[in-house]
Amino acid sequence: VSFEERIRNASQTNKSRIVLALDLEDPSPERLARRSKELLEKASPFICAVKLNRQLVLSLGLRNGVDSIVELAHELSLPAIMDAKLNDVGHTNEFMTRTYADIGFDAIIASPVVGWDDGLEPVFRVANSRGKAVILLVYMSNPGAEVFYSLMATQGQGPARPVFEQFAELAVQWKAHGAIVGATKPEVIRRVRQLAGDKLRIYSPGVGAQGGDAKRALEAGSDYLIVGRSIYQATNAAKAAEQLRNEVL
Ligand code: BMP
Repeated sequence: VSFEERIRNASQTNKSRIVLALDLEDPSPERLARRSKELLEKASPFICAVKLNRQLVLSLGLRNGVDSIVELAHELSLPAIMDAKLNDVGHTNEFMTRTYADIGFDAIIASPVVGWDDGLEPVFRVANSRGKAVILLVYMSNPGAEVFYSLMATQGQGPARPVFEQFAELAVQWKAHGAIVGATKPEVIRRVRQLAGDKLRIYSPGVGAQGGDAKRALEAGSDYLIVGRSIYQATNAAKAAEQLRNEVL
């Protein structure tokens, strides 16, 4: 089953477009693993996927650590996304893609900045051969992102165009599954949707804690919302996930 199908199925079953960013921190790895699993399990009826980041990978390690969380996600019929933000030369990107695929991740996030040749080519090659999805950063959610993602740049003789528009077109050309576009920038989401049509799923982080509005992002064209702190910092995380899901049904 492809990632695309897995997330669509989970989204339909749970009537949710929320990807949980499981970014808990804890000085005790044992407690971190336990808390992360408890949270994932409680929030699972209200989300369509889980995204793991460095908080868990660096603290728990992959084997006998993060792998058990990926396994739990699968037991709960949820796909797992590795937020690796791959941004290196080919052989290193290839190693990371293969390693995260071996752990069981269904999708991986990468940066388009390194380009295709000896950059993202091996990422797509390995991911495609293993049935994994690649999601590219097209416009990040933090205020500082604007400087470079909106930069006007020319390719060869062509006219100057914002860098993010070129990233969106590359994502389509390279047959990425999706694009990350910050919920903090609804006008950018609208433009990416216009450029990509239905060829990309748009994932929007930055809801709540970073000031983005869930409804506005979805109205502008996002398919999925990536949400961390608004859920896991709530007094009742499951309730917060349920409420957010119901608000944007
Ligand atoms: P929060 O909802 O707590 O702000 O978390 C957002 C999550 O999305 C974090 O895991 C962060 O790494 C990720 N993210 C983001 O915030 N903005 C981006 O542009 C890309 C991301 O991956």
